Amino acid sequence: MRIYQTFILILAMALPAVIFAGNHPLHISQGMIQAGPPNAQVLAGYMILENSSDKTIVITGATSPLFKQVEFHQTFTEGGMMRMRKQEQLSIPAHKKLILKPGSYHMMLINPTRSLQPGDQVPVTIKTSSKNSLTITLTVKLPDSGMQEHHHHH
Ligand SMILES: [Cu+2]
Repeated sequence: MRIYQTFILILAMALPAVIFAGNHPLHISQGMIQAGPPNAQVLAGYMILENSSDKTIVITGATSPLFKQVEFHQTFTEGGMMRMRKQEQLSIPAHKKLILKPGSYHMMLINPTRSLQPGDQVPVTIKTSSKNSLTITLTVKLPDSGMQEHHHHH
């Protein structure tokens, strides 16, 4: 009987830990992948990354089973030309947000394994330096159905 009671106690103590594990310090909202022309080899992903913890979160990369490669880029203007630069990592300070949006930081999804249509769901795993990865699902959307804020100059 004593052993049984101990077991119940351990179970009760373990439960909050399980709930906490699902509560990732990185919160991702308004995520989407912008639909491209048929057979586009590169698509852009946008989202809001929010760090709810007291420590800087460093994102070290991302993967998706539907793309050969996923990178983070920053768009910048050089000599009147829009260019993008690959970011090896993205840092989000404690309690701050990083907005991935057109004309700024964005996710670049390269070489899809199949053609993607608006409405398709794409799992993306975001890796952090704490080895605490987070998998999200991004929906492919037409450019005008995405974030409220638009910065299209094409
Ligand atoms: Cu890019």
